[in-house]
Amino acid sequence: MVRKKPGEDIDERSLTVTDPKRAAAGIQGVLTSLQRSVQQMGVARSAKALPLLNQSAGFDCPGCAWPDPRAADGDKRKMAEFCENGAKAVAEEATTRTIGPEFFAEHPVSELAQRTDYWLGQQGRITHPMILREGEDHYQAISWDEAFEVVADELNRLDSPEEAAFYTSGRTSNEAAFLYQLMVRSFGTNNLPDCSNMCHESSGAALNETIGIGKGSVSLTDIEHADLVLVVGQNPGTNHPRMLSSLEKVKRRSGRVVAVNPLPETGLMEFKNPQNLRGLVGDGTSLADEFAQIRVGGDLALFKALAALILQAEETAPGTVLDHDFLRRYTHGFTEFARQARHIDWDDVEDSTGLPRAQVERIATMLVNSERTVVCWAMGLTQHKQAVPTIREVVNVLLLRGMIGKSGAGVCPVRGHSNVQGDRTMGIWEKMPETFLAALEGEFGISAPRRHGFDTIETLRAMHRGQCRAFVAMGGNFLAATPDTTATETALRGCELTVQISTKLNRSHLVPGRTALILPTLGRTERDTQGTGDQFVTVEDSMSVVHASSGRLQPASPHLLSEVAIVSRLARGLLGPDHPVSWESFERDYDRVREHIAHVVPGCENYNQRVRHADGFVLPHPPRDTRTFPTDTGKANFTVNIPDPIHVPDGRLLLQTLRSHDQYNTTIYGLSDRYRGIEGGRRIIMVNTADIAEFGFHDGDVVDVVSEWRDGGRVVEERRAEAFRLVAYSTPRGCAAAYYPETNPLVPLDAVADTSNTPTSKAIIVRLERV
Ligand SMILES: Nc1nc2c(c(=O)[nH]1)N[C@H]1C(S)=C(S)[C@@H](COP(=O)(O)OP(=O)(O)OC[C@H]3O[C@@H](n4cnc5c(=O)[nH]c(N)nc54)[C@H](O)[C@@H]3O)O[C@H]1N2
Ligand SMILES: Nc1nc2c(c(=O)[nH]1)N[C@H]1C(S)=C(S)[C@@H](COP(=O)(O)OP(=O)(O)OC[C@H]3O[C@@H](n4cnc5c(=O)[nH]c(N)nc54)[C@H](O)[C@@H]3O)O[C@H]1N2
Ligand code: SF4
Ligand SMILES: [Mo]
Repeated sequence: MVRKKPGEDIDERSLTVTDPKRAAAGIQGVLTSLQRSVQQMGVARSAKALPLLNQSAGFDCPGCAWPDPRAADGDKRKMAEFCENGAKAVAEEATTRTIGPEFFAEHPVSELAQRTDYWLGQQGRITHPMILREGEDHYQAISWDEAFEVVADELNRLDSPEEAAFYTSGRTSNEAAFLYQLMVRSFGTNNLPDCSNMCHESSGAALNETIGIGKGSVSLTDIEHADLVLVVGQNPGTNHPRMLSSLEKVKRRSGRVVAVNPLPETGLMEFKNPQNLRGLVGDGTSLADEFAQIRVGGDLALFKALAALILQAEETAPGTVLDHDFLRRYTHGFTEFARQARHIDWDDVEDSTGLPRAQVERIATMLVNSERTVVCWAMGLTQHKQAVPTIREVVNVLLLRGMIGKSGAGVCPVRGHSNVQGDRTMGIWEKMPETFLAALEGEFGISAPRRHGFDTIETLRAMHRGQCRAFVAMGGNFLAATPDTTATETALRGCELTVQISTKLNRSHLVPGRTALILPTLGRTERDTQGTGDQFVTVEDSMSVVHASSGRLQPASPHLLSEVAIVSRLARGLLGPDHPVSWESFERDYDRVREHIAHVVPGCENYNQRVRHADGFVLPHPPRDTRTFPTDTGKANFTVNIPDPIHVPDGRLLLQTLRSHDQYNTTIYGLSDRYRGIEGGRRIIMVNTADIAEFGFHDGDVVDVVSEWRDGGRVVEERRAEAFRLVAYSTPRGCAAAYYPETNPLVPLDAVADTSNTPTSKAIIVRLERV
């Protein structure tokens, strides 16, 4: 992909690097929220938007999936129940900047393709449906009716529905997601790849196998009442900022926090809570009692060592460490697990983790002494070749002391997108279980295909083989979010049809199939008025709480349709007038959609009534609620997980790709990675000072990053990303970090996690080359 060289719309030469910050949030966070809000929305719209954010009568934050406090748990919502990055997410969506047909007339696609992702996103909200016809270089306005006709005709022309893939990103509401999967299955395919395939799929796979449900088992109250919280492979200060308030509560109640991370992320160290005066002007609360600066990919070795130390503690003081009653009544496979788990080879542990033995022992002692332990994790665990075994090992460690289905304890995969968990609950998955498909058929009189569909990686492979020829995206930025950008570009260009249902311009719009459409949609913050009046939608957070979200701002353009309307109208064209689903009824009144959700989706009985409660309601979670484990054995399964450490050859680094403080996935809010002290640019790579010296470079040098894909030890493919500035940073020897999506061209399509097929975006073998 050709891009403008650094220095054209972002001047990377003006990048500055200073020491990382000591504490997260505080007054600077508040100032940045206000500044970005006013910049994008103006004073009046900001003053309207921010007080509605995360309030019962307002809209759910379009940022992350961290839950809101609930009155049902004895907690009150404060007036400002959001964080700096939530305010940025709102500002980004509710911006008053717009781009319409004139913009596309002025800027040909070939020119837009040269711009950075930052520039593209900053242009504003798309106001009209647009089409890029074969051979043209300009998107042109098209009427909604004609747009739906083109899409339906193209899809119906395919040899088989299996030649189309329907992607979903995790911001889509439950109502839109439910209708979307119904449309796709009615059409005749399960090709429903989603962003979750690149995100928490590994968590889902590991948890389904071990505890019988792929969701976290804790509530906000559980976390806040835990006496030990492990935060592993997660940077909450940036990506789930209000989680810091919960960690602060843990500390106030004398609980302990352990951070396991290759980087000393500021938000794990100290927090200045902007919701109180002390946090604004006084000292912060220090968070991590123990910071384990682990090597990238070392977590399986760490958790195996922890399990072994817990078992050894039990041998030393029999009957005092393990929860024998829990093990006997609720688990399966303990004996075999314990037989292989007792032994530790400390050399291997130190090689893989880089952690001193004494520190691993201290953490094990904390686990042994804690009555209520929660383990939280995110992409630092899920985006590895051995992600699934690693998360299974986390479960082993928790099971030993009965930490599931007990208050103040459990597993907490912290979800990314604000409704990614809800979308799955509503059926966005390429392999939904038979019970769901049968319920869908029973409710609607349709016939749902049974063959599993393509996930994200399989979609890309099928495009390369010419077996996927049409691509529809409900949100997201498929091109920039997926691995192997150059190959993905070829894959998308090979499609006959690409359709993006979007709010803002992004790179996926610029890599079109033969015919490409942009269908612009309302965002979560906007008023959604239909035949029966103003509508609300529903979402599910990371802790299975389902609640309503009502957009209240004036829409960016009168020409926008809601996601529900887009799917309903498209379905009518695609499936024809005789289709048994009454598609025309949904758009007028979203209650009609929710009535069906209530009948089809387990746990959603009386949906319309329960989502109208100010706090919403909590979906059932058998392990959490009753220690029932719906696994193949009917119990929580211990598993035996054998580490297969990554071998990094001499002169190479293991690169993890992560988020700056100023982006939302592929959406770049700004150029300030404030906590890490990196300002004004994004093409940087953080490397240990000793490695920089060993490779003969200096801090500040500009290098190309070249990834090496090996087969049987031999390099078979190389990929290159140009012009990254070296930043000497505190990261373990041999481990580097750089931002996504700039580094996605380095991630080989075949570099995926076992079982979950998630790209291994946190472990790419690279070398640095002088430019
Ligand atoms: N503001 C903002 N909020 C967001 C997002 C955003 O882009 N911006 N994205 C949303 C989404 S979709 C998601 S999935 C989440 C992502 O939330 P995170 O998972 O916190 O996001 P990353 O930036 O990928 O950070 C991964 C963290 O894991 C660490 N890490 C990397 N490799 C390893 C490893 O091998 N072991 C361990 N123990 N740690 C490791 C990194 O140093 C980093 O701190 O955030 C959500 N929230
Ligand atoms: N190298 C590397 N790659 C990664 C990751 C990584 O850590 N490293 N992380 C992975 C993860 S965890 C994830 S979740 C994926 C994210 O992948 P995606 O979900 O595909 O990407 P986003 O950047 O979140 O999508 C942003 C776009 O969504 C559209 N949008 C925003 N709001 C709405 C809305 O309300 N409705 C609709 N219809 N569209 C909307 C806008 O047009 C915007 O440009 O990326 C993955 N890729
Ligand atoms: S923590 Fe997440 S959901 Fe909450 S306000 Fe911040 S970005 Fe929004
Ligand atoms: Mo994600």
